[in-house]
Amino acid sequence: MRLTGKNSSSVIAICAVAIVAVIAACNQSGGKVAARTDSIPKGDTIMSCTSNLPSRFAAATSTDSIVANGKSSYVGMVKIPGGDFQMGAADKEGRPDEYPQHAVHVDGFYMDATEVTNAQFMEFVKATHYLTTAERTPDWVELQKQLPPGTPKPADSLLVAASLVFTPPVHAVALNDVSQWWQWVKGADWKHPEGPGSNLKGKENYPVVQVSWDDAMAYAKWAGKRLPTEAEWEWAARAGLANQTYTWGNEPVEKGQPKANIWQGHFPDRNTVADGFARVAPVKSFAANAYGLYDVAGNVWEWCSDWYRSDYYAQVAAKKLENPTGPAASYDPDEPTVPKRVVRGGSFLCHASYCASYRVSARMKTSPDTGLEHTGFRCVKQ
Ligand SMILES: [Ca+2]
Repeated sequence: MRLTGKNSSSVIAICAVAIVAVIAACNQSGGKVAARTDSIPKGDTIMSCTSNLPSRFAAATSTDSIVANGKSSYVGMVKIPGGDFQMGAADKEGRPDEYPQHAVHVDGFYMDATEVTNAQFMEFVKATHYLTTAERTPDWVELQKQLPPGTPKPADSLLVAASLVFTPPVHAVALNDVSQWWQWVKGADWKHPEGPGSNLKGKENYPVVQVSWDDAMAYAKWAGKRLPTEAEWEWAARAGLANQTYTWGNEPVEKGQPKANIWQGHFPDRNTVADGFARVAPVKSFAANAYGLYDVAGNVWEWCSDWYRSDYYAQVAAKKLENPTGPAASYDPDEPTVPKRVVRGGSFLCHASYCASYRVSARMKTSPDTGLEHTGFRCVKQ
């Protein structure tokens, strides 16, 4: 069934207020771009692989019509024990939203060993005829109802079924302008992750990308699973290693054998592909963490169920949290009008000079109706 904003109970297509052309997205301090080569000094807030993206307009989506397939199983999942840990950055490498560390208890659960693959997502789509956010043409009449009065109608060229594709420049660019490497591409969707000329041939075992949070929720509902909370995600990614910087410990990401699919060279114009992959890699291309989870660092960002708040850790630091599910509402000071969900793990675009979000405590945020070439998900189940 095709759903529109009229019958959607899901998050509204608030992206439409995120009309962004050129923005100081990567530096909250405004204007000054600090290039990094090795570490991220606390307070230096080069950030966003995902916020303040080029203008994007998405149709609303709902999971109301999705019914669980009744075949939910633990195949492909690994058991994550319950336990207590210090959530957040243990060192000085984190961005401000990763502090302070705070005590969290998480009950045990099962987690997909890999990011959900194209083959798995295809099975879901075949069973449900679900149309992802990127495949829906936004309806301006419906979209307008969700926007502040007087919001001008965007150009017809933007009100199309589309998604965001990584389009690297051929020369160095300022890192505070994500529109230099993200383009809103008509016809880009999960089956055409790099745009209409691309396809999934031979990519059955790659993580599905160009899926919104709404799409991930729909898949999870059908599969009889759910998205992990942010706390579950970090606990599982740490795999029993307390206060370490990475899922594998403290050894720098570039030392020894490639540990994850990240960006090597000069971001975003020159990728040496030292890890073997210029864009998304097949799942299980790199060693698993101690719990048997693959690609919890790099490859593609993974949606979590929580709303994002930049000050959430500061708000809860004095409490002992039991199975936290995140704040009641979103707040991103970079784009205060745009609700966002948490994404974790970093992607093939993460580089030490830019976001370094292959660090296990790194947090990022994305509007729930946004699909990106570097964002996918994995599910959990009790
Ligand atoms: Ca790579």
